[in-house]
Amino acid sequence: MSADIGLIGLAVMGENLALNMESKGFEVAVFNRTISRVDAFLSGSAKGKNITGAHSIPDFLSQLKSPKKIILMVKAGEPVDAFIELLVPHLSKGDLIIDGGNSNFNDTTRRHEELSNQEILYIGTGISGGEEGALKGPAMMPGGSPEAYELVEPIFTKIAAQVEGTPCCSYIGPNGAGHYVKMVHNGIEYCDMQLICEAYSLMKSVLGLDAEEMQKVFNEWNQGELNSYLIEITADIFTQFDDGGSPFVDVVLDQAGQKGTGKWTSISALDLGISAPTIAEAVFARCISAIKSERVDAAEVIKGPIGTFDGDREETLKAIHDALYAAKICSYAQGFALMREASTEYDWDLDLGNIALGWRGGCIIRAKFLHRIADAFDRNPDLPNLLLDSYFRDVIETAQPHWRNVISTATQLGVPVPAFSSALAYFDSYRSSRLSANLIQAMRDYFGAHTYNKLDNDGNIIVDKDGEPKVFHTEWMLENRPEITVE
Ligand code: 2AM
Repeated sequence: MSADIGLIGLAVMGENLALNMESKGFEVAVFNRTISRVDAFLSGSAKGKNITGAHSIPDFLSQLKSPKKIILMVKAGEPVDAFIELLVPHLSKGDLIIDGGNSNFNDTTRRHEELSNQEILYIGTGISGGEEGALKGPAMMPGGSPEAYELVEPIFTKIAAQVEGTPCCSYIGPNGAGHYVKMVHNGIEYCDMQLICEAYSLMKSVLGLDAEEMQKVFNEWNQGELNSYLIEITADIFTQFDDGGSPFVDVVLDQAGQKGTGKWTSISALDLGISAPTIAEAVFARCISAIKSERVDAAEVIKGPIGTFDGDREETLKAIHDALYAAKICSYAQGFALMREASTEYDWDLDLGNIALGWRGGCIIRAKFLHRIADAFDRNPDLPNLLLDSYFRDVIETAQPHWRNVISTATQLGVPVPAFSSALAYFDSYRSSRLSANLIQAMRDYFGAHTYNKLDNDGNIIVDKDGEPKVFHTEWMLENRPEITVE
């Protein structure tokens, strides 16, 4: 009965998190579905450490101090429900279950509700940083009741990454909020990776840079505003050579995998009616990469432009840098607009600036520029979109000609840049006071009598006596096509 916390799930993330907690002075008890993994861990990397193990759930729970705190590090989905079911009969009011996996936020909200009915506390926490982060300090995004968070705050804030003395962990919001924010983090991560890949693709196939040259470019970019973990590891990847002497990236199959968090982010954006095209595009880019053999066949029969690049290399490299930064800002703008909407929809009261600060360390999208987002929300906590903030407006204004040139060069040469261009289309749509949706409304009214609102000669919306937009329908099939007002 002396362990501060129990951990279930001894894959690498779970083992490393247990070692991390132990290294910060907490006594940890561990359990795993496959019992042999418990023994292997205790006689392996946990040997000599303040970590105990158990071969059964009752034995495992008997090792924990009250109120019991159990963190699940098991595969998302059914295994989480299965362990909750096994644990609950042995728990008492006020004990706490924490789900540290990549669970869908809807599941977390459901589990939170089910367990609160049984007076068991529940936290769903996003943990980002991969294996190394879990061991040395991840970014943590806990959601649940504040009362439940209080129980684990001393542990979480110690094991999380620290940036300038501040832990990359703070209370996110009720029920599924923590897993939601982690999900959006991953959606943005998909974008960051896709944008880097598009920059790489342009450097390689348009400018003809070799691995060594690209390593230098990414290294240089990492010294500036693009400074981030993903840019840093990209530079490092270009230093790696295959046994046969080829650059490592050249021998890796161009078929991306995914585990679903980018897809969930896009689904949520569609559900909430928030435009997040660059995040969705990054997911689709992985989908089209996955149909490798179909692409190989298509390449035989579908021809594109045959042209060569004759522009200035140095100038184009600078342009690619600017395009990457501008598109990156757009993808964060989409992610934050999405979290803003989710906060309202689910009543989470998310502190968006604080979320940006919490991502500065430990997690995969950690980057210097995240403080710029926090600064933007400091300047205006109700900022509807990052593109409206003065800092980001200035950056994009400067980057804009380069961004457009890069996309235009890529398009002329037939090099796909889906995320660069989707971000630009988002930017151009967002800054358009009038889009072409008037014609959509006209067509919808024509074929489906879906009605429309109208503008007067001054461009103002025509309203009824209550100030609500007046609703019109044109009788398209009748002679003279009379327009009627719909009450
Ligand atoms: P295992 O070692 O017994 O496979 C990551 O896969 C972690 O989730 C591992 O600890 C794994 O346990 C656990 N896990 C995967 N599927 C599971 C399931 N259906 N039930 C319980 N635990 C599971």
